[in-house]
Amino acid sequence: MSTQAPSAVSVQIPPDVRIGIVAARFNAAIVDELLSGCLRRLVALGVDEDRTEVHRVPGAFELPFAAQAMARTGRFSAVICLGCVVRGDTPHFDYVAGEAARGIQQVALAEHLPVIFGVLTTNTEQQARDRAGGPQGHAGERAADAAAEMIVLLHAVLSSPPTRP
Ligand code: INI
Repeated sequence: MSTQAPSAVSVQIPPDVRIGIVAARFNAAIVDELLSGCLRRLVALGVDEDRTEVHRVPGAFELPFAAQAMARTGRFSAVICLGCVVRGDTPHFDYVAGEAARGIQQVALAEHLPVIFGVLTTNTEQQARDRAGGPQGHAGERAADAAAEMIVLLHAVLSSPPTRP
């Protein structure tokens, strides 16, 4: 997979947004770093911690259910999902990583809300560490950037007047 992540675009987040975050407890050291970077970046973007709400789930497989529950409260402008799935010797990886990705996208489309896939899926723990504040960047920070960009995009799309007759 390419490591050419886009640089963050400069966005002005509306002052009233609240952002939900759901983080897996599996691979805790890595996911905790994703969470720290995500919260740090949100603060830098103008979303203070009192406008974020963090919930934990056992593993990445449970992220979509929690994201949907948070989305359905109507309290959040986006939900960020954070997790880390490391390939082992069994097909378990494919089920957990695949269902997490599929479920997160399903929630986003069904709930019409930005739901961000901040889930590392790697062959080794080292690859995950490299992407959680290591030489390959910080997936938690990137998840915050993606949420900000999608919130602003949704506001822009919804506030544009219709042009179709
Ligand atoms: N969950 C993860 O978040 N990462 C993993 O690497 C992982 N592995 O390797 O098994 C994992 N499994 C647990 C899974 O997400 C569920 O919590 C569990 O199956 C209970 O539904």
